[in-house]
This record gives sequence, C-alpha cells and structure tokens, in this order.
Amino acid sequence: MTDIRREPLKRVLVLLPTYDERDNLPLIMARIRKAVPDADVLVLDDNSPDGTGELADDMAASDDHITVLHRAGKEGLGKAYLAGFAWGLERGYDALVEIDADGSHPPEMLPRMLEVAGEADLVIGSRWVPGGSIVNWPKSREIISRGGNLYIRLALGMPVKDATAGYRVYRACALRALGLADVSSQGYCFQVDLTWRAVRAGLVVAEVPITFVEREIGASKMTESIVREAMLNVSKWGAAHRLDQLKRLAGRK
Ligand SMILES: Nc1nc2c(ncn2[C@@H]2O[C@H](COP(=O)(O)OP(=O)(O)OP(=O)(O)O)[C@@H](O)[C@H]2O)c(=O)[nH]1
Ligand SMILES: [Mg+2]
Repeated sequence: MTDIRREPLKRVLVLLPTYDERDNLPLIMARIRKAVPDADVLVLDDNSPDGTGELADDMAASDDHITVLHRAGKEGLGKAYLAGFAWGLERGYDALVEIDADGSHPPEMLPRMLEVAGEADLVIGSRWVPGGSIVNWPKSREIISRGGNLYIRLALGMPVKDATAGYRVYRACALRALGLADVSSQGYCFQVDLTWRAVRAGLVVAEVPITFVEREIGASKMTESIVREAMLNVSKWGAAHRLDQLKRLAGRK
C-alpha cells in the first residue's frame, strides 16, 4: 500500500469539459453551483464551434467561482482532463472532480461523493453498484457498458464495478501518485487507465451509486473507435499484468 496522507478536503475544483454543449452549459453550471457552492468550476472548452466557450466566458465574468480554459481545438476528453488536472494541481486544490456537461452525472450527488472522498483517494459515481441505475439508455448501450466492465474486471483482476465511469472525485495527492505524464489514452480508456493506475498504486477506490441520465440535449461524442481502443488496451494491460504475476511466482521458486 502506498502511504498517502489524507489532508482535509477544503478546496474543490470541478472540471467541466465541453464540446458543443451550448444548450447544456447553463443548466449543468446552475446545478453544480447550487450543489457545491464553495467549489470552483473550470470549464475546459476545446474551441467548440457552437460558441460554448464564449458563453462560458460570459458566465465567468459574473461569477468568481468560474474560470474557462480555452484550448485550441478538439483533442478528446482525456487531453482536456489532463490539462485541467495540471491547472488544478498547480493551484493547490485538494480535490478535483470529473463531470460531464450533458447532465448525465447528477451534481446533486457531489456532496456525498466528496464526503466519501474523506476516506478514499478516488471516488467513482457508479452505475453498476447496488443502488446505481441508468435512465433512458437503449438496451444495446447497457450491454456494452455492463459487458465492457465485466471484461475489464476479469482481464485486470480489479474489483471496481464501473471502471469506465466518467463521474469522479480525485484527491490531489492521489492524482500526483498516478504518473499522469505518460497517459495517452482517450475516452472510456482514459477512465479505465486512471482506475488501473490507482489500483496498482495501492490507492483506496470507492464507488458511490448514482442515477446516470442519458443526455437529452446535444449530440453524443461517443464513437465505436473509443470502445475498441478501450478493449484493446485493457487486453494488453491484462496480459502484461498476468505475465508479471507469473514472473513473480517463478522468481519465488
Ligand atoms: N473539451 C472537450 N470536451 C469533450 C470532448 N469530447 C467530449 N467532450 C465532453 O465530454 C463530456 C462527455 O462526452 P459525451 O459526448 O457525453 O460522451 P459520452 O458521455 O461518453 O456519450 P453519451 O453517453 O452518448 O453522451 C461532455 O461534457 C462533452 O462535451 C473533447 O474533445 N474536448
Ligand atoms: Mg454523455
């Protein structure tokens, strides 16, 4: 177990990645600000063609808790989060939150997740623990998510039920222990990658049940290649992990 001292969570930064979320942004921002009024929010906008970045600027102009990080172009969710983590760690935040802008992740659960983060390094807002649920998903999406998570659990031998979930609280000290400099995975794979790093670093990972609501406004950026990348990398990591275990066993003899 890595010895990570748990400081109290005083300063919280909510990272809100956006790409063409103009209609969702005011809704999600109001819910976040209401749920965790003391937290700061950093919008990570990849130069959205629909003007989400400018709208975020307007919001930031009238609210000291909001800042906007404008990025040059669409580089994917993983890169946006890495930029947000670096920004927050430089400024001394105690906890960093990942949340989608499309309303799928209920901000009202954040106080509970932050409370659990008092005793954990990474808290996942989970669909696949008892009490967790999904609203408005076609059966096909549910099968992909449940099946994918089952495969991840078996391939990597880790107990996390929803490793692809994108609703999370990371303690700053936990993020520092993950070695973020060489993370290159995207989309779902980004979430699995960081979960796997946390487990291997001996960090405490907790799951809090949430009700995940499929987006009602705007378009999904999920693609088949994102799912393929995740499964391919998980297979590689799983094989490397098993080989390591075998080598260690052989070394003991
Ligand atoms: N900054 C940035 N944000 C992105 C990018 N791609 C997606 N996002 C944001 O990341 C969040 C998740 O994206 P979604 O399109 O909802 O992807 P998803 O949740 O996997 O897919 P659905 O369940 O179909 O909505 C949303 O807030 C998006 O606006 C990107 O390239 N850059
Ligand atoms: Mg979504």
